[in-house]
Amino acid sequence: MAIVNKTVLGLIVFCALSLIACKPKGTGEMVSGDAASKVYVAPGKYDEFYNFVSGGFSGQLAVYGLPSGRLLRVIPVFSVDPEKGWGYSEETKPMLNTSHGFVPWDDLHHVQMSTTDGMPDGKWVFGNANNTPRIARIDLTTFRTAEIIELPNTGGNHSSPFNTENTEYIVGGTRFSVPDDGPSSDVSIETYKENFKGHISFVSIDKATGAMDLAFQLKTPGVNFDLASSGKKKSHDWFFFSCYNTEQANTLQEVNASKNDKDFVMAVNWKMAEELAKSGKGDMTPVSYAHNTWDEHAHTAKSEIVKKKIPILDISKFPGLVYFIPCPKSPHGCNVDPSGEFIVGSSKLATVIPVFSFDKIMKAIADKNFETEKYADVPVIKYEAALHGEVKKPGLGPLHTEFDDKGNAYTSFFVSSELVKWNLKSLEIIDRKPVYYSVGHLLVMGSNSNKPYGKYLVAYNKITKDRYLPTGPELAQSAQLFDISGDKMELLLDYPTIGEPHYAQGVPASLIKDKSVKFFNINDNKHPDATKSEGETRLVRKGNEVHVYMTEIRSHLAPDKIEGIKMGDVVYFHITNLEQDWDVPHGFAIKGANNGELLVMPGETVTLKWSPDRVGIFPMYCTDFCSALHQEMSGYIRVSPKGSNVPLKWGLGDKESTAK
Ligand code: K7E
Ligand code: CUA
Repeated sequence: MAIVNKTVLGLIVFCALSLIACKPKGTGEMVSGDAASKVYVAPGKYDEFYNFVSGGFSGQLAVYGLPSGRLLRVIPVFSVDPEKGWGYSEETKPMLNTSHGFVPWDDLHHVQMSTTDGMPDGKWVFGNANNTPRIARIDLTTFRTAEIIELPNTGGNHSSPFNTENTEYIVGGTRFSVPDDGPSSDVSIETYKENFKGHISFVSIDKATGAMDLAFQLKTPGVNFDLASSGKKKSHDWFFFSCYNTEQANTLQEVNASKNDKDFVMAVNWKMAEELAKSGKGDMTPVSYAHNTWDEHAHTAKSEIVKKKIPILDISKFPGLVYFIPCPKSPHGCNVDPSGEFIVGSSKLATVIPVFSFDKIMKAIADKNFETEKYADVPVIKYEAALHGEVKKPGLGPLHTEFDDKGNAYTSFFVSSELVKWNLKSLEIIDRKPVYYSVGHLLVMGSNSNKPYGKYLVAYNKITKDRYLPTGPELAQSAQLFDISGDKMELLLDYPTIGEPHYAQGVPASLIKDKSVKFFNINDNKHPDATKSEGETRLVRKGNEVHVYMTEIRSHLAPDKIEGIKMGDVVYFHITNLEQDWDVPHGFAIKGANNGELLVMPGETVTLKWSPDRVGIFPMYCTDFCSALHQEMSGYIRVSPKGSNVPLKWGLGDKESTAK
């Protein structure tokens, strides 16, 4: 939390206060007697829900089981992961390529599951990279990142990756407006209002394969887009984005972007945008961005720098495409309820929660019930004309709102550290519960679908202070699980999380678990350097490159004795795991390698690049405890001086081969 200086504090007392999180009273036991039995998943039993949780500044995606809160897997997405070799193996390095080159880290805030007819379909989850703007698609048969697309003209891809009802598109909205990409972006920061623009990307998703394509962008005034939510059912054609910094400030935003009494929710008719883009109405603008794809048969990624022209629609030029709806001070979350009628803006610095009505918005548009002044040539609907009503005195610092299956909403309050349950129609507060401490996102199972599953709510908290055993200056963030099946929210469990969790998805395990790939069929392995039997293992020298075609099976490397490597050589170990059984990965590591390990799944081929730095004998071994003789699964490589006449040879047991 930034320290607010005194001058600023004097200027904007309310705002400054709002930025400081309070520690709620009564941090002791809040759990009822039968909570333990409600989260107990007996040994050998499965959890009821998969919970996909963004890892924030870890750049990864965590998979938990609920209600137990057990961490099942960390899926590497935007950050390298030496545990799994992600970003270290030659096959995975291209996945982290961008137009800036190799970027080994990012900040993943939001997770969106693919939906069909508004319901989670268990095929893919999408994650956003907030720093170097990208969207990733994770395949839920392999739990691996299958595709990453970079977004041009964007700075801080924060209002992302949210989908339309049938996953026709995933959107990515810029948090930091910036000048358009290209050489003309060398402008003074003082020219913000003139030269800095917002861009919202619409990435189309292929229904069958999930393949992503940058279809078109909207160009907007230089505001900051924070979050977004697609319309549902009757509002299917619309997308709603919260925007702050409508002041278009370029410095000291904590003051200068908090001046306006109201910012906006931006309503976009995305169906109209799609038609305009398809019928050639946009400005065809050259863009350049990285597009990385994983080939599941070659077990290899490729990265392409796409250079093409895409349609960009300037929102001020197309009447009917976009409307602004005034929304009290600096809205953060923007959430559409499952009926598609209510749009909830969570205004960080306001004392009410505004709830807009889709029907009223449509009527206001039909009646031209607009403010006299437009914003950037776009009509601004009158606040009262769009408003269903306000939740009064809900709490301090509302951030996000989720929905259950019974017409209720749940809002997280960062400053007052609480969850508040209220009724969407009556806007009456039904319940409030403290959380420990300072909740950011919250999640109701299936909330952003057309029919939430309800049952559980998870609060993702930023600060844990004294909740867990101290671990030095940095403490784990935490998740708190609530039972929401009754009128009152009931705290069941609290558990630490990896990274900093922001948004998450929760879906019934039955949607995914039976589709999980158990191993890769070695006959389908199309990796160009695959070795499909021990008989094919070999070494090949190409100048100063040596290619080692190695296999692994319980419990030996083949070959396990290698000689004839020389200083100056670059050695590529192409390792194929010959196992055809579930849960038998083999690993591979070599002394002194400036690299991670490899973790090779059954039937897969993975490559480790090694440039030996000295003469001598180097042990290599399997890193994954795979059998009782795992410790024996090892070997030696001899490195000789440059120009030595040691022949290239390799062996296993009493078999020995020499390069021809
Ligand atoms: Cu509220 Cu980046 Cu979704 Cu986090 S954002 S809390
Ligand atoms: Cu293979 Cu240990």
